[in-house]
Amino acid sequence: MKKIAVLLASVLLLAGCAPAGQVEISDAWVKSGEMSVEGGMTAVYGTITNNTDKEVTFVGGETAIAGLVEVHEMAMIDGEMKMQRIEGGLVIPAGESAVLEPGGNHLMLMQLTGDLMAGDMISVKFDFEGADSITLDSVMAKPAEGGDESYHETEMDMSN
Ligand SMILES: [Cu+2]
Repeated sequence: MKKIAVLLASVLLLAGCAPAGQVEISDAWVKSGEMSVEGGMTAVYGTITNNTDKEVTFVGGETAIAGLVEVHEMAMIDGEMKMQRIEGGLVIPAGESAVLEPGGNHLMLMQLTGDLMAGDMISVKFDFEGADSITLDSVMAKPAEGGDESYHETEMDMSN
């Protein structure tokens, strides 16, 4: 009994050391469409706000519907806009926000384990360096224009 009390006390002490602000995620959603089927891919979007007083890096995540999750950016590769993994993650300076949106940065979900239909709700964990992970339990799937850029060496031309 005594040991448990000591452990609790140290947990409370650690919590007391956390910075006043936290990382927050708002307007999160996941895209449904032709590619969001079993074995396919899709992306999670939203706004990540770093309310802490230090730099935080968005490094990845986890969700039951995807075998592989990566933080992606859009880049000009061989004269075409393509998406690629952000080496080292997406840095969010103290007090600033990062917007994940179709045609821009996004949390890529690959190797989908099932079909994702509009209206479906999924749970997504966002992982950070410099802050605790955040899990959102009701990220809604909805259709959207854009965000179908080709990935790595694929030859698909999805340009609008
Ligand atoms: Cu991507």
